[in-house]
Amino acid sequence: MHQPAVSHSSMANAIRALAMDAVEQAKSGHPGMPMGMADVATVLFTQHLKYDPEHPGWPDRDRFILSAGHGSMLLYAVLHLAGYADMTIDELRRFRQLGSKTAGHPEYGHAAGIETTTGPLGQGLANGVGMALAERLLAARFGADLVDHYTYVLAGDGCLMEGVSQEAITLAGHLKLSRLIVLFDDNKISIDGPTSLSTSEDESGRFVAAGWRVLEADGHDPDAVQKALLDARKPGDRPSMIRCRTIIGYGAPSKAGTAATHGSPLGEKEVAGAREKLGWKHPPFVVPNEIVSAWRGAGARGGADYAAWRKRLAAAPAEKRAEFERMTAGELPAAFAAVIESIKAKAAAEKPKLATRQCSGNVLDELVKIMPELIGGSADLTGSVNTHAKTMKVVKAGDFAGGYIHYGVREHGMAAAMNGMALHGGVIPYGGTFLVFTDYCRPSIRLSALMGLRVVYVMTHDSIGLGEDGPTHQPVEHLAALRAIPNLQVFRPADMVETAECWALALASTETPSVLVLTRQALPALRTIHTRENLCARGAYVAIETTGPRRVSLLATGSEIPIAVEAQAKLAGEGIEAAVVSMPCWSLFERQTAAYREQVLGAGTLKVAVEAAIGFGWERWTGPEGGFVGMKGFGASAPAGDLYKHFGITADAVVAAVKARL
Ligand SMILES: Cc1ncc(C[n+]2csc(CCOP(=O)(O)OP(=O)(O)O)c2C)c(N)n1
Repeated sequence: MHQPAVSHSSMANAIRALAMDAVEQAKSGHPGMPMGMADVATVLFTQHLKYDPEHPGWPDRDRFILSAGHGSMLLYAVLHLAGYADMTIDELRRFRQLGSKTAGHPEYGHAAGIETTTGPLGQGLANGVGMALAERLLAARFGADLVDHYTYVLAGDGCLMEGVSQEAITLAGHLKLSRLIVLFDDNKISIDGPTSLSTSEDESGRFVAAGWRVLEADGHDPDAVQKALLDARKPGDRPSMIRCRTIIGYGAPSKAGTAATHGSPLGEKEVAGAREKLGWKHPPFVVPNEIVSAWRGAGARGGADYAAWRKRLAAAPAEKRAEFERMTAGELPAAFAAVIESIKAKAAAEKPKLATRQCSGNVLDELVKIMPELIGGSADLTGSVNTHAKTMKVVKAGDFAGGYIHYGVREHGMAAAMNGMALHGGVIPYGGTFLVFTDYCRPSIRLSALMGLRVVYVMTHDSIGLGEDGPTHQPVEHLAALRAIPNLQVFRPADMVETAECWALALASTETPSVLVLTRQALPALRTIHTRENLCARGAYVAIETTGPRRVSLLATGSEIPIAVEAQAKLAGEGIEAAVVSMPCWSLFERQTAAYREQVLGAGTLKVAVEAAIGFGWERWTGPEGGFVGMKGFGASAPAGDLYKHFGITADAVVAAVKARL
């Protein structure tokens, strides 16, 4: 066991003091949680957590997630004290300021040691489930020599009250993710006051019911915390929750134990009183050398482990080592481009009439053969969303060799776990449900985009075209809502070739998540001539050009391409020259040169768009003079063909919209 040269309490008080000082300086922030959990964090980071500040990207490091992201100063203080080069004392002084690494809530990518972006409560806990799952999946592929680590999550009352935590907890219990350890900051205080105002839950009972091992500790007694952590790490077949009884704002003379310490500076007088009470005699932002060196010594513990791991990696058979390095670097396999190419060539030759969800399934069948890093799944709609590739084995508790996860009816938990998997690295997660249920995933989709993660959302049944299930299942505003999220690629392919191209783009985008928006109903082939170039890569392209000068541009995506194609023929019959423009990904199109965009959209032409969704946003492409044929409200329950007619999304309606404007 590591024996620091200074007392536990001075090491923990360093966290408390830095948290108080940074919040005071910023005049905003949350001192209470860091002060309350300082003891637990000290025991964890000095005795248990496997990490090496010199090699923060070490794939086999333990992961530490601060799910209670408002307590960001706890993480920043610990990273600084443990010796992460990124986290200087100046960064702590610049807490919450523009351009600092110390944002109000921890942001992935700002500094080494921040494993995920947290702040929306509950997300971090669910990310932790994904990380612990990724660890087991990789351990099954590469063995304990290379992958053998824990995932620790610090979660508060708020995280446990959020609904997503229930999905995460029950999934982790079901999969028996025994390397997952949640440290519950049981301080019984949230913003409004005592948690008794709003909950009477038996949290321990809830975890037990989900199949967890529950341990308890006085969160201010380092020996008790130590014992609980040792117990939680004992081999077993259940994840562990350690219920740490703590006092929020520990050390604050009059405010400790109250909501007053939760989210505002303590104030000069209270800070002075806390210094007195804690016996911390040092000025703001000053940590005495002996305490810093004790912390740095604890931080250096992992160096030997890291070196031993490097040796094991070097000794691994060349092929295994190369595959491990490729997967952890997130590189696509060498055969990737050729596989996509052959799918496209075959589709152009065979011209299949397929639903794009089936096209997606066909692409996956080929890709999983060369990409063991693809981890698929669905929130209980496997047969509908075509996410289970033929050769994929199902992941089960105790058997993580497979690549397919039955997430159960847990869309939000699935999305948040996929973020955790992508953050962990070594795997590329994709998961499916109906497009309408992106609403149930949206907080996590937003975080995929904010963090810049390669997560692929396979969202099928993408319009009224799903038919009889009716308006509860028919997305109308979802395309617009998803297109509004920055750094999210929303792909709506029209056939087998476009689906293969969009999958290729999604998997090649290492810093952007993608949503593949796919149909339930069959669509005819659009792309019947093979091109090596990925035409979807520029977001939009002219699918059918006019022979003479173009007067009209018909803009469409996915299942409305055939309607545009039919309208084009009808217009041609009346001597009106119209081109069909396929626009599978707006955000990629936005990034093209003005000249390319103009060439595709047709300068000076009348633009009419058709999409079986609300028109919000299409004005950008059609201009104020253009037209839109689509939905104006919610759908209805009926066969798809009847609905298209009922809502007037037909070639005749497109022709009429054109003629009314010419
Ligand atoms: C999804 C979400 N809802 C609301 C908030 C605002 N919020 C931040 S902290 C907090 C209370 C959290 O209480 P607890 O987890 O007990 O934290 P502690 O008071 O112990 O610091 C709330 C409601 C949030 N960050 N995320």
